[in-house]
Amino acid sequence: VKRRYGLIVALDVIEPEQAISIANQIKEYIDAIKVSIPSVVLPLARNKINIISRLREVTGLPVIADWKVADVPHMDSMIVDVLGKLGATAVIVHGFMGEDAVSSCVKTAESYCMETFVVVELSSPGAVRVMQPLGEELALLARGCGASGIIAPATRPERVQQYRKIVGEEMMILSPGVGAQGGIPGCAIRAGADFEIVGRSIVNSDNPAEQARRISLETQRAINERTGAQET
Ligand code: OMP
Repeated sequence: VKRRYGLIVALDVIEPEQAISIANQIKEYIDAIKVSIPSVVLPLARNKINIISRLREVTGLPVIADWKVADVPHMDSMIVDVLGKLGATAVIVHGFMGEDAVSSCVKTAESYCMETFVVVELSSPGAVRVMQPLGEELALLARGCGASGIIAPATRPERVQQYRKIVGEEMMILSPGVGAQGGIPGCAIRAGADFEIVGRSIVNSDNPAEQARRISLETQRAINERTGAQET
């Protein structure tokens, strides 16, 4: 996943025609599209439409399959293998299953030239008590397993800042929770993320293209500020 705008859309819509229409309206403002289980499974079951490959074809953008894989290693590998066969560019997996499970995801993903992103701390409030205390260890684990990056909460930019220190500059940080969950566009990137992930505030807006354009301007501004600050 290459960065130009710093923006990834979470295309969480179930109707494939709607997904494709929105993707076409916003593709010039985003770097990648993220899809999750509902928006992939239903079109496949109902209309035999593989929305992952379809979105890649119509937009030319990378498509990240957000399955939040969290099983024992051989099952994780089987799930990632299916996502590879469906044509995903990258997969999102959990980190809390441990090294064996995350490594099996990374290995299978690599056999399809897919990238693996590991969730270290969810953006929702409930993550503070249970996940947050483990997050730094999970970030180290993700690094040790050779993942391309981690998922860290835009709703808590100070946590993104901390995770950046742990994973260094080599790994990517993707940060969801902007917009509908309260994160402010640009804040996670200023704190050290590479990309912000935005779903409902673009997808459910009356004018997805305009909304994507506006948010993309904010993420680009944050990227410029950060690269400027690093140079000085
Ligand atoms: P909105 O809240 O509508 O912007 O959607 C956020 C998207 O990011 C959804 O697709 C979530 O599944 C995803 N997400 C989170 O919201 N929080 C996380 O901690 C991790 C993810 C993710 O892995 O993408």
